Amino acid sequence: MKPVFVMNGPNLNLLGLRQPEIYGAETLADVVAGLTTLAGDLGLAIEAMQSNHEGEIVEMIHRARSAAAGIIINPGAYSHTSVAILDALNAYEGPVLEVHITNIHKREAFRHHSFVSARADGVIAGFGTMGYGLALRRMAAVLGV
Ligand code: CA2
Repeated sequence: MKPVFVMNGPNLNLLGLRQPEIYGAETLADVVAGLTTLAGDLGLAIEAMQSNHEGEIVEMIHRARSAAAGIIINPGAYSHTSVAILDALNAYEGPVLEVHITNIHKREAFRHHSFVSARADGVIAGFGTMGYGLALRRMAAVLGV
């Protein structure tokens, strides 16, 4: 089976390095290592990527059209602004799960709306970095593995 793409948007490369009181102590490398192990246990593979650039994320999603069994995406701040990422996801045919480390509905009003949620098959918010693993378990179920 093709890998599940795990995409992270802007500033998530700083995970574990700044603001641990908001985003937790795990680094992005820690999260990816945990997901890689979990994917093996579930009979899946992942390909992890991160970008601080909107157009690069759009291009990752275009590549997913032929290369990914599903997409788990934390679009970061682009969740709240990017019609381009929503349009790219709308051109992707597989399952899409959206993850937010924090509960965006408990934060500032400008974080309450996510453009990506209009395409996502499921959304996890506020479970900390555990949310990525929960999304991967759900992805395994959706893909029937
Ligand atoms: O809760 C989430 O996962 C967010 O997608 C994170 C975004 C934020 O703009 C969204 O509203 C909610 C911000 C990611 C910034 O990540 C950092 C991690 C550590 C230190 C600084 C930033």
